[in-house]
Amino acid sequence: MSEIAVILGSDSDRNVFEKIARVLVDFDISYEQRIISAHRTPDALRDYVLEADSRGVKVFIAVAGMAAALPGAVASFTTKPVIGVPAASQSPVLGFDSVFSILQMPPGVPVAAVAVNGGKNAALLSIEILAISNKTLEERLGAFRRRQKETVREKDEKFRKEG
Ligand code: RP5
Repeated sequence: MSEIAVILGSDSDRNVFEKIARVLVDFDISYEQRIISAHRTPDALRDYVLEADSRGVKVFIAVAGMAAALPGAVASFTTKPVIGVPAASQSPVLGFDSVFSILQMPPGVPVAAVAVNGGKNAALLSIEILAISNKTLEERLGAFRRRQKETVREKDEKFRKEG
């Protein structure tokens, strides 16, 4: 059973999806992946979220660009955490459209917004949520942070030597 569902508003959001998938695969997390549009296929979105929620999905990640209603629409059908990723690839206004659409949710229906095209952080945040009740995942997140710290240290050392 997958605990994470990743929904894209369009196949043009796949570049963001690749970043999400890479992290989830690295952490051996199984996930569901769908393309469902809040504006173009609203009935399918409602059906899917209600069904996925009752099946045991614990976190939804929703990626959308332009007037990005998707994360908010997902949140309207579930009380599970929803992480919204504003996508900039199609945007003539550099992603500001989707940032505001995802960020400015009406009080009472929260969506956690990560960076524009921020698939990596969306995936990590979803894992952090699961890790609250999963010791193994918590330890793996700790190891990930330690590796990350070491990588920065190595880069610093190399950079300093170049000077
Ligand atoms: C949004 O509109 C999608 O999430 C996508 O970022 C954008 C453009 O979609 P397409 O016209 O490329 O299908 O709903």
